[in-house]
Amino acid sequence: MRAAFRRLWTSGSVLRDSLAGQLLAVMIIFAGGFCLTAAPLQAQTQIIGFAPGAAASALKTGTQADQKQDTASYLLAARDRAATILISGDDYKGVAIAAGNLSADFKRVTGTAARVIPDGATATQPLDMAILAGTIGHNALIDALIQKGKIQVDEVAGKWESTLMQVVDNPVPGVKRALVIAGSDKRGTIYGIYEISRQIGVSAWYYWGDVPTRHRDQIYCLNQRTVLASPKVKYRGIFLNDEAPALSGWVHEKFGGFNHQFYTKVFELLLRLKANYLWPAMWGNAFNDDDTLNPRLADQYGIVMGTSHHEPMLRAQQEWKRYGKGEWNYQTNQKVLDDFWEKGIEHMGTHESIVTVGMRGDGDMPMTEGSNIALLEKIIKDQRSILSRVTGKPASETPQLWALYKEVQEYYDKGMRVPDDITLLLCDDNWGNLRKLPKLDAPYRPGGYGIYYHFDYVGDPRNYKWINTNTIERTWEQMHLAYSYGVDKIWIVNVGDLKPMEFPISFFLDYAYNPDKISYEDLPAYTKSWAARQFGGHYPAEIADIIHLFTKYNARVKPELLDRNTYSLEHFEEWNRVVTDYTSLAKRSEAVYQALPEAYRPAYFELVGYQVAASANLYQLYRAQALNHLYARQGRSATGRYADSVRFYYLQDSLLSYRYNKVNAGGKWNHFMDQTHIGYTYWQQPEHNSLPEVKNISLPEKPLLGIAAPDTLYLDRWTAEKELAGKISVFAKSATPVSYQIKTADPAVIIIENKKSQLDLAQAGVDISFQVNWDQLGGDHSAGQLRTTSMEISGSGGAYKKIVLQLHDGAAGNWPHKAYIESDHLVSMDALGFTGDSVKFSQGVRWTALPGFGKTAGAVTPMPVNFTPMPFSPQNPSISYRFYTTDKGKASLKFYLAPTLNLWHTEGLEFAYAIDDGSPVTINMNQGVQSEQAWRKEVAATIRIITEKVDLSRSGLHTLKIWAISPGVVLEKMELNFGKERPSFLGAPASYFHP
Ligand code: REL
Repeated sequence: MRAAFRRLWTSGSVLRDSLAGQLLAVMIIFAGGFCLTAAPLQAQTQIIGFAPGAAASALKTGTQADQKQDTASYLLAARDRAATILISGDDYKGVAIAAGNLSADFKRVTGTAARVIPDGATATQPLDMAILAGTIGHNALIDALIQKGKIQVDEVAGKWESTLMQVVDNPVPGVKRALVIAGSDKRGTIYGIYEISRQIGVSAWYYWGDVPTRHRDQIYCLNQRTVLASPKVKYRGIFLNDEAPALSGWVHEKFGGFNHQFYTKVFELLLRLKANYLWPAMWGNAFNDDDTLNPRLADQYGIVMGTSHHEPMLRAQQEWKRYGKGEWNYQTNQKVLDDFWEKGIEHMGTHESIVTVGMRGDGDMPMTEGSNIALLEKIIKDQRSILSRVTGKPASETPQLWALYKEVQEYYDKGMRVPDDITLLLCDDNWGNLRKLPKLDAPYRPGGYGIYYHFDYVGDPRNYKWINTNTIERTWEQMHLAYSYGVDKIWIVNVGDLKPMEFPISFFLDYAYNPDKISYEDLPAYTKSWAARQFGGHYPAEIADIIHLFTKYNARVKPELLDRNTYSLEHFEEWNRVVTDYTSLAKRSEAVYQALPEAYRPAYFELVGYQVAASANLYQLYRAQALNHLYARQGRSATGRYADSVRFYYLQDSLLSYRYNKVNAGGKWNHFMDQTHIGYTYWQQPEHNSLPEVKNISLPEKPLLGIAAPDTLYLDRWTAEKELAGKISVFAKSATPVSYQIKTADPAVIIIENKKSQLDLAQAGVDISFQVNWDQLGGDHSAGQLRTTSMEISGSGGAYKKIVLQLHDGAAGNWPHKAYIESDHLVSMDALGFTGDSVKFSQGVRWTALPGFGKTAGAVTPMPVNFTPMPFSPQNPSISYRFYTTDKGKASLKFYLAPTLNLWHTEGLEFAYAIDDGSPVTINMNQGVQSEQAWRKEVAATIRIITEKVDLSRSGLHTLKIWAISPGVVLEKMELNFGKERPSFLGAPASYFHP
């Protein structure tokens, strides 16, 4: 964004200003690794405190003001001792497991583990300081404290996953003081325990991301009372899926299979992230059957288990493969299927679970032709009878979900309904775009709604399962919509192999824990605080920016879809620009890696560095291939060199994977980068990476010059430099050096390179650039005139080309301020570039800036999002853009929008626009039934482009006004084009904005 915009955006809103202040305070706190003092990084002391809401995201918490109440603090642990952890033998096993992990966390921090007394009531020796952790009703010491009025648990008792944390004097005879953790239920207590781990600086990713723990000599605890309120979304989890070759390869090598040794590591991670729900790996794996300890330990740890959308009744698809008899078809094989499902429920026992109901075809396929709503309704009815028969309780007392995945949503849309206690699991389109949301006035259903989302996918139009390609900006925007429309029962996300999705997993689960705590404006601070937590407070701003940018770049097009044709060599210098952006990002990332203390480097490489380096390398590879092909067509002598570059980057890719697998962290994550990603020919992954096709040509001996240039070159005075880059090139087409000469018709056009030169063969070519001495240029000097002159290039082998130069001295025109200026028949406007005073509120809704969103600078969307569509009226919330044209007449106007689907299944999401005083035109961004083909194209390019034909009756200053009609419309940019189409992937870069 240009500096002028940046200023506009940082000073434009009061809200933003006050938020900036808050975030600053938060960052001081986070910089010290959650110290609640502004302690410098070197401080050897950690003070933990339980400021209200100091939960998973911890954003907007722990401000200095929060700590005024009582800042007395008590020593909790030191180098040689740690507070004793008192739990109860009557409590849940998961509490003991978490207490054991907390004990180990103390050792990680101070070097001394905390003693855990499994039955706190039996503690004999006097203790100065203890941690007393227990679940209300399951721990006699906690219950006694409540009875004696020493703790007040009204806000917590009976709630879902809620916790009171409070320092209490003389809680138990012989114990001088204790930090009491009183959980409302099993996970309430467990989350309270892991909240201490988090605050003393142990990352949830200490194992899975090799995040080091900073040593502290002492840990103090503030004398405060805090309540961790119930999470806003009840079930929050992940789906380990598409797990071969990466996760499977690793699991088999390190654990011998998907057994409890592996799964307990996943359970612990989830609980530390304050999640509670898991769909287990199912490619060749069956959670319950592979290791009978898997489900038992899940329950003990405190994880609610489920199975994916096509594995009903808690039975894995693999179990059917292993034990099923006959067809997976309820019409022909009902008895066998009923028995099979009954076993699933028998095995469930009392383990906390969400039972997937319904049926799909075997292996993630639609049911057979002729399967109908009546049959599916019968299936669900029969499944519920099994449920109630086996559990001895009404079916409604076991949590269930029905996933409206792929074709199943059509059954729902055609009117199929299930009992109200079943959660309707709404889904995205597998590409991060929600397909359906309840309407604001949807009748209450006790089972409510959930979302199944994707960070990884196997399927059309292409698998994406190698590295992280998800931006938290789009995840926020879609899940924010979901939450705003009452979807709060289940949020589950497909995370593929788990690594390297550390960052989006953290975000998804933190956001699910409390969506009210993280606003869009908080996202940069969220990323920063996440980076601070993983990398010991080193360079959080720089790392956050790197994460933001690499996910943005990777979300533009999945690496699996990237190829030599993705970006344009011809227009806007696009290939060069994206490669330069990526390689400079890779340089920044490498500088961070080098600057980090040794101990943090493995974590950085896994969580950030590898993904940036490998992606930048892939961009270089495909650009080299694009040039290799272009040069082969042009007969350039440099063709072969670019073939070599492709080979080099291809090798480099495998070396980076090798480093991730075998070298980084001592080879701990071997196989995680086994995923193929180069050489796709259709949606399914190739067996092996393969070298992209390269061209080689034979060159004549006799010197022959090549000239690549347009017949006519338009140049605007103000953007000349940008527009000229790479437009005129001379190069050798022979195996021998060549020479060239340039003649300009007007002496005011001054060639910067030598006018006459030899090209040696090591050069790919020379890009010719020139300066224009505008005041001495011949022709009509009156305002805004186009002056025409020419240039001739000739050289070895009789090469010759004349180029007509159309030079536009825009400066002579009187440009208006705060407007985009047309150049070369085009005005491109970032959606963020509305002028500060042109946003209109109406009905409490306004167009709101989403900086950083989407493929380019950012986006705008009407917010708050929970409004009923407003039929068009000039009073609707509006936003305007000023632009200046030298052309007039017919033009195309393109709107670039995030590919949001018709979420409420109405006519489509709408907005309206008008230019100047023209009549407003309503646009339906989901017009008509979207073909599969159009959808594929849009998700592959992460953009929907709507093209309008417009006719401007005059040149000069114009206003483009846009009105909101429906929520969910996210506009990224607009492009007005009087000239011919210039195909590119990102569209024209933003035009010059005259401040
Ligand atoms: O993303 C999805 O939901 C599907 O691709 C998977 O659920 C599906 O189970 C696939 O892995 C099947 O084999």
